[in-house]
Amino acid sequence: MPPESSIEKIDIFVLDSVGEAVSFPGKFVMPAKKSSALVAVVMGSKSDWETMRHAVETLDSLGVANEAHVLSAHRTPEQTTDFARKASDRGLRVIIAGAGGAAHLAGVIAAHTVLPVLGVPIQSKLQGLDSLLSTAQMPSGIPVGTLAIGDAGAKNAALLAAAIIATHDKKLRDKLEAFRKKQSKSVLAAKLPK
Ligand code: RP5
Repeated sequence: MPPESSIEKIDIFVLDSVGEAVSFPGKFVMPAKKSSALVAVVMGSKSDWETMRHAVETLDSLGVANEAHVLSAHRTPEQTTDFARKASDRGLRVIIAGAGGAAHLAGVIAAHTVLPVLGVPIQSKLQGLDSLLSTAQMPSGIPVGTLAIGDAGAKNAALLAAAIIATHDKKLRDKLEAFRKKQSKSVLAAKLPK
């Protein structure tokens, strides 16, 4: 256990291994420094999990240590800011943020950290177009790298996060190359009805 002085208490929701949101309001202790995770996957609501689990599963399949949280730019604004401000010192290297509707989660996180932030627009009542524009249309100065709407975006956010980390990690680069080769092979092996 780290000494009491090196841990800080914040309100946070964490997803357990099956995607159930576990609430620790006021009790969850996040070490102010050091996390074994290199990538954080953050989402605005538990309802985003079915999309964002594709990011977590892709990171897991590549062996990239990750953590997942539900944090909302509007429902938990203080905790979201706190998370973003501490992210770099905790050892995180990339943040993936998925949100839907008026989706400002990625932008708010990016405002409080210089870590790369990758935004995933969640499918919404407007087919995700609102989420896409809210995430992508950042004014100049605070970048959010925005991926495609929905599952493809979540998976690609994880692949891009891995590619960013792989610029300084040869083993991970090899894994990404192996993933591409396997993918090409399965496309070429596709059997059509005719
Ligand atoms: C956003 O509002 C979330 O990212 C989610 O996509 C959307 C709807 O949230 P719920 O009402 O399902 O919690 O903040």
